[in-house]
Amino acid sequence: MAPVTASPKASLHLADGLRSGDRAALARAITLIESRRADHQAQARDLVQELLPLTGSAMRVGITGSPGVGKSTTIDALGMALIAKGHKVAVLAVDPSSARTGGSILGDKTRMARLSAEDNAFIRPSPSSGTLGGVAAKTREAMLLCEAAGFDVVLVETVGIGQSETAVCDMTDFFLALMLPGAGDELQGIKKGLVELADMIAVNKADGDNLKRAKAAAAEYNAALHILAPRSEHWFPPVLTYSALTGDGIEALWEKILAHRTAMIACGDFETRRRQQQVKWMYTILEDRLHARLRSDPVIRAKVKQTEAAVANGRMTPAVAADTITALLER
Ligand SMILES: Nc1nc2c(ncn2[C@@H]2O[C@H](COP(=O)(O)OP(=O)(O)OP(=O)(O)O)[C@@H](O)[C@H]2O)c(=O)[nH]1
Ligand SMILES: [Mg+2]
Repeated sequence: MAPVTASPKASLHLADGLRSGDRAALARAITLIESRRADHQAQARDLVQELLPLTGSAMRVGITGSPGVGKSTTIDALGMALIAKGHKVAVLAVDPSSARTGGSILGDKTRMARLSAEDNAFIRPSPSSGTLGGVAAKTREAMLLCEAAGFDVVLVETVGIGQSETAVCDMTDFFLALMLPGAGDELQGIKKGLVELADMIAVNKADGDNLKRAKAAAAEYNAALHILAPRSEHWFPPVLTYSALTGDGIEALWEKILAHRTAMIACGDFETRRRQQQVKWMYTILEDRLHARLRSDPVIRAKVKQTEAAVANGRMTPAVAADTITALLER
């Protein structure tokens, strides 16, 4: 990858390259966003601000599912179908653990072999370091840059560890949960929170011997959804079966995503969800900044350590400690 340039003039070029849909410029701009250098961060902020008017019109779709459920295969199949329709597809990921695992989506490129060879596709691994909030914030900004570069569908993948599902749900218009055609034990493991976030549940691998089990699992998920309160009164999450391998049912997935968008725009929930996401994002950034200050200022850091020790050995209540630390930030 080309090095990130630090001069303001270079970042102007970057903006021009991005506007013209140049994928190399897009990749460099995302690297700028991910850089920890203060000057890069300042440039990245300006760049995103400058390109903001070109953002917001893409379809933002989050995709989650356990390891091996077929996320990459699905994205490959769906992405190819979308490109055939004339879309430009960007694939991003939120995987805060990727610092440890080395970035799963990169290895995944082999599972997205067709898509990664397409000019109208852009695949980028998860930012690999930082808190979930930090990783998610960078992915969000990367998403804006993809939109400015003309990608009109952005697929954001997460393997769904910890809170990453909420983070991806908070940056997308549609949240798709992929499931395996397991029997009862799979369903036992169904995370209530996840089902509450999902705009659709899709049981993958509905092919060959799995077909019957997939249908049975879908029926059970459907029943489970009916006992939970739907997220929007204007949308009841459908449960579908499909096969990423054969492509059977991929088209139906997309049709539901479109139907959801139409329904959400019509009732106003689309705008509401986007507005709430913006505000929540602001608070996420704010929290991250506050945490960063606690860590970066040596005086504060030392004092926080002392306070933490006092709480740990019971000399100070957590509430008094929190007051003490807040007071440090107000200096
Ligand atoms: N039979 C069948 N196998 C599938 C299907 N989709 C994916 N697989 C297989 O399931 C395995 C995992 O697929 P991936 O697409 O890598 O799954 P993933 O969710 O991206 O996995 P991680 O990136 O490890 O979280 C691969 O061997 C795929 O070939 C399908 O529709 N039917
Ligand atoms: Mg994968």
